[in-house]
Amino acid sequence: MKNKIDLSGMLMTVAKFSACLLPLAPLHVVAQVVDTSFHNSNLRDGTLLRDPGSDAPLSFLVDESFDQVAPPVLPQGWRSTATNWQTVEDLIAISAPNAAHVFEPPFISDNFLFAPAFISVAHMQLRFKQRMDIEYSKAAPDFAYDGVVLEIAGSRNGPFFDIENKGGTFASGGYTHLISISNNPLAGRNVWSGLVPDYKDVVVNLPPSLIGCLLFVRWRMGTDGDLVGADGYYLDNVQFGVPNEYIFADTFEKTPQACL
Ligand SMILES: [Ca+2]
Ligand SMILES: [Ca+2]
Repeated sequence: MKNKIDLSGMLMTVAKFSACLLPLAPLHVVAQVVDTSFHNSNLRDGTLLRDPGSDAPLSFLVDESFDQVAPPVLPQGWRSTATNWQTVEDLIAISAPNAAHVFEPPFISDNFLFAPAFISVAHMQLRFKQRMDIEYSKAAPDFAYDGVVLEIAGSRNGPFFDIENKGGTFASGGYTHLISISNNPLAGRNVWSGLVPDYKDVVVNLPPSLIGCLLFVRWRMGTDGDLVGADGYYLDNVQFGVPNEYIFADTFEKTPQACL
């Protein structure tokens, strides 16, 4: 499907579609999409990128930058179970000026950030940038007291499972620590933790067994009760996409089926 955008079969109305191809320049595509299937209207645009003068593959990127809202409000379609997850200004955000952030409390807590629903297609990846200052063990650096995981579910209210437990794999930027203490909601789980002052890439291969499924993912921070917290976790430039092929974010493709 390279070099082609296939709009067939989508549960939507395309209000506007335009494309302009200039020699030695990226192909810029604007598609204004009114999604009629999931009761929300979304306007999306993106840039179809190709290195000028090469046969490099195309990638259609649609991303959430958290920059179109005023902090602390989360973007449309995103939600949290607590006010601890919110949009904040971040001076080193990958896309300025905002990122999503969760503070690391010094007490036992469980904090969720839910992305909009999406339908998984073949070869789909979830990509994002993250940085953090989260309590880990300086004596045993593979272990952490607090941390963050990525979870997936087949319905809005769960149950949610660790992305790796349902066949997801990390192409890069996988978990770094193990929660080795018991008084954390993520006890015994692999997590992201530690001091990562600059944004790093995470690329997740979504489970191949869940193609065509309506899916939900959430970021989850679990903290223990040792009275030690820190600045916490920052998230930016969340992208759902298919390398080298076309993609629209979240709910625009195919008829979803319930999974998980
Ligand atoms: Ca941003
Ligand atoms: Ca702690």
